Amino acid sequence: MAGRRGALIVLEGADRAGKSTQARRLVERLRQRGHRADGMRFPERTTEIGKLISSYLEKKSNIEDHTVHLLFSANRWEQVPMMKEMLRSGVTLVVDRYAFSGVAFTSSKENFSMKWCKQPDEGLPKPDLILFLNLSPEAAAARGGFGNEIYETSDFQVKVQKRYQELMEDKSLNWKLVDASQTVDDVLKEITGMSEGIIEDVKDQPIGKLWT
Ligand code: Z5A
Ligand code: MG
Repeated sequence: MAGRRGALIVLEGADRAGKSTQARRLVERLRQRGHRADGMRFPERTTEIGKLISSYLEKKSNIEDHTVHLLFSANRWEQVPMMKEMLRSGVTLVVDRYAFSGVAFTSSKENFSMKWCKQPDEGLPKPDLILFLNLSPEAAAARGGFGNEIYETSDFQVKVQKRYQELMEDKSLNWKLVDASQTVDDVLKEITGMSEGIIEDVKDQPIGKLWT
């Protein structure tokens, strides 16, 4: 009989909502509680494709908009063999941003449809749970100013939030809205509970395919 698989858990949400903080803490907490868990992030800036993306985000190079969208997607696809192997071996993956960031950001640029933006990511491993860390722009601003990366302006971030709202209307995906204005510990407690529930629910299920 095949062993249990791990769950694919994605963190998405507003700028400075705490995705990276919670992704790290959730992996630690799940391990403490006896689960096998590992973290991943997108963009994964260490690969050759990731280095191109990083240079674009840091405004050190200019990459045409369609092209950079496809690079972000390729940066996910290049990790898929490893992701599937880990999930099948029973490791739960906690992923800091995924295809939803890809679609929300590119489709906020002029002349990009959601349909076009989703297509390159169709068929990626489907998340079992997407934790959307929800934070108002005012609360985000209280956590410090924007950095210097290309998308870090408030006008653009407002558009991105609208796109996330549209993506969350897709009921074929397991979105959970989390109040990210709580303390770090309270957010962690909430998402740990949700994550342990999903780990149990999907352990005998096949890995799904996103947007197919
Ligand atoms: N992008 C794209 O265009 N296409 C794609 O396909 C993908 C991404 C995957 C990557 O940025 C950029 O690429 C991003 C989207 C785009 N552009 N933007 N904007 P990134 O992921 O590297 O961004 P980041 O620098 O990590 O920022 P972030 O993700 O927006 O922040 P965060 O991870 O959500 O927050 P954090 O770093 O955990 O916390 C932010 C601060 O708040 C920090 O000082 C914490 O200590 C504090 N914090 C966290 N939680 C709390 C609570 N609960 N209370 C108080 N303070 C808190
Ligand atoms: Mg982050």
